This record gives sequence, structure tokens and C-alpha cells, in this order.
Amino acid sequence: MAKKLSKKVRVDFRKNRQNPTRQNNFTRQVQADEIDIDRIDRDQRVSGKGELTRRRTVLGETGEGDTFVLSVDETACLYGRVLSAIGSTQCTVQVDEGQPFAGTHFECTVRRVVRTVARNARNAVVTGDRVLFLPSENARGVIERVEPRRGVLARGHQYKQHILVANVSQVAIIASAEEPPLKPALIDRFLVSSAKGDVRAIIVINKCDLVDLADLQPMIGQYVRLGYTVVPASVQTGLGIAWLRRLLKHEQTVFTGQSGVGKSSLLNAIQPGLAIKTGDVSRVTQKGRHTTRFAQLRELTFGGWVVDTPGIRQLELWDVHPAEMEGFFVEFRPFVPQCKFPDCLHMVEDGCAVREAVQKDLISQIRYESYLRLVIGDD
Ligand SMILES: Nc1nc2c(ncn2[C@@H]2O[C@H](COP(=O)(O)OP(=O)(O)OP(=O)(O)O)[C@@H](O)[C@H]2O)c(=O)[nH]1
Ligand SMILES: [Mg+2]
Ligand SMILES: [Zn+2]
Repeated sequence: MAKKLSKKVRVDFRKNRQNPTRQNNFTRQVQADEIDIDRIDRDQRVSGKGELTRRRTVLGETGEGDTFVLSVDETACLYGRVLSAIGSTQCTVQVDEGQPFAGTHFECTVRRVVRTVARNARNAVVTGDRVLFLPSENARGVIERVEPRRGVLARGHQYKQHILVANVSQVAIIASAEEPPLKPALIDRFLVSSAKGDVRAIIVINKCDLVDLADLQPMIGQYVRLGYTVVPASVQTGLGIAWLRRLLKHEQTVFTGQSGVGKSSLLNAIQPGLAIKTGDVSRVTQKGRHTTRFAQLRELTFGGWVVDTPGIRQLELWDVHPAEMEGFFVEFRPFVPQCKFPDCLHMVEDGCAVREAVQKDLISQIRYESYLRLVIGDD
């Protein structure tokens, strides 16, 4: 790895502090990072620099992939993993093995500068993050730095990237055969977002007790031929649970999928004792009720960890350009170079080899429709 370069950056602080009022409990608030250091400076100054003080120099280093790593006094801090992060400010952190307080949970706030250097404050700290935090009394602390992430599951939300979980090695895309009914288009969407986040995907079809397995075979076979692992499962009958345990062992997995498909139920079956709350699927709407409210990381007794996430009704892809989409559909690859135009989007163009392959049944019609929907961006 290249030598790390020391670097100074000027960061903007949010402009929400006109007319500051002096408050009590000063030390406690600084510890909890409720007060902005800049504001205190300005209050103490006889002739403040006004607007100019809204920028501040932060020391750090250039890490892998040109990421910015904050310089922190590491001797006073502990390393840990974020088990859950609510609103990116209230985080539960578990201390890593081999350190004081190993395995203990700390309720942490996030140092403002950590939020400032993050491009989007919402992603400053997310479930799965490796962090360095300053512990204080009563199992509380302040997160001082977030280590560079590898393997993320993200989506677009209100025109911004929303990182759902960080540092995962695989995404388990959970669907149900019925209640709610199977939606291959949604599976394809999740497959693209996993590939975009550089994470392997496995597909789980839960609630197989509600259907005749033979009816699912063509659909399962299609994904298996594309090289994906597909696990037919049922919490009711125990189908697929042992296989899932093997797939999860020593991996960092995130469970994702629509609400009500049985993500939490599957995790409870995989490791009895997790006791994750599960909910009913409304018989009227066939939609789950979002029983799981925020992403939660759990350690597996047989090695590895899993993150249970709240159901997503529709996954908006983030930062996937139309021209890039064909690369995420593995079965298109042999045909793409044969298209007449090099910038063919395989929609209406003349001499499109991909469309021809669909007509000849060499590419599945359903997959092609998923592709079109994703390129057009039509939800
Ligand atoms: N018949 C059948 N029902 C199941 C199965 N797995 C889960 N369920 C039921 O499906 C409902 C929803 O299960 P959950 O585990 O809460 O679903 P979830 O995916 O975690 O939902 P959210 O937390 O809202 O995203 C519950 O009533 C479960 O009992 C299964 O294999 N077969
Ligand atoms: Mg759940
Ligand atoms: Zn084409």
C-alpha cells in the first residue's frame, strides 16, 4: 500500500447557529457533542470573525481509494463495530476482541466533525461500520472516526445515496413464494444493487410451504443457470435452514427484501435465541407492516454476523447509469459485443443482438423486462 499522506482539509459547518445562546452543563454537552466547538470560540471572542469562523481545518490522512481518514488520538480510544445506528447519531457499538471491555456495548453519539467530513450526514455512521470511539462513564462514548468501508448495500433516497449497511461480504436477498407474492423484478433490482456495492448475492425464496415447489422450479432454475445460489426455504417446515447456516458461517451477511417476507423469522430459525421480533402480514394488503424498524447487527454463535434490515417496498438504485446496466445482467454479456452500435442500450436500436437473443429465448423475457424497467428508471 502507498505511504499515507498527511492532509489538511477545510470543512464547512452547517449554518444553523445564528443567535447562539449560552447554556449550562457545558462539559457534559461538549462530551455529548451537542455544542459546536466553533460556536464556543465565537462566543468567547471580543471581535469575532463572523462567517469566516464557519470553516475549520481538520487534520487527517489520505487512505485507500482517496478516502479521508481523520487523525485521532488512538491511545484513548477503543475499536468497535456499530450494531445499530439510529439517524446516524445514536449508535450502539460493540468493542472488538483483544481490547479492554471486549464484547461490551457502548451507546455512542457521533463527533460533529465525523458527520461533517461525510459527504452525506445521514451516512456518517451506519450499521456494520468499524469505528474508533472515546469511551466515557456508564457505557457511553463518542465516535471519533469511521474506518474506510468495503462492501456496502446502498439505495437512492430523496436524490441522495443512503448506505443501509457497511462491510458486508454478502447480501441475502429474501423473497417469499407467497404472502407477499414473488416479484422477480424486485430480485433483479437487488441483484444489481449488490453487484454495484461489490457484494456477492444469494437468493432465498422463503414460505415454500405455501406453494408447490415444482411451480417454482423454472424460476429457480433460471437464476441457478446465471450462477446465483438460490435457497428454497420455509420457516414452517425447516426447509433450507441448515443450508443457510452453512452459507452464513464466517460471513458478514445482510438480509434484505420486502417487508413481511420473513427475514426476521428466518434469522430466528437459523439461530434460535436471537429472538428478533416478527410480525403479521396483513391479509388485506398483502404487505408487511415493517416490524423491523432499523438495521441491526447480530453475531452468530457459529461464526460471522448478520444484519437484519427493515423491509424495503421498492429499492431505488443509486448511481447506476443506463449504459452500465448491461454489465449487471450476466447473460447479456456474450451478445453485447455483437450489437451493431457500440453504445446500444438494447431497447429499440437496429441490429441489437441482445433483443435478438430474447426473441430466440436465449435470454429470458422476464429478465429482459427487468432490465428495461431498470434502464428506463420506471418503478
Ligand atoms: N407460512 C409461512 N409464514 C412465514 C414463514 N416465515 C415467516 N412467516 C410469517 O411471515 C410474517 C412476517 O415475518 P417477519 O419475519 O416479521 O418478516 P420480515 O421480513 O422480517 O418483515 P419486516 O421486519 O417488516 O421487514 C410472520 O407472520 C411470520 O410468521 C414461512 O416460512 N412460512
Ligand atoms: Mg423483520
Ligand atoms: Zn443491443
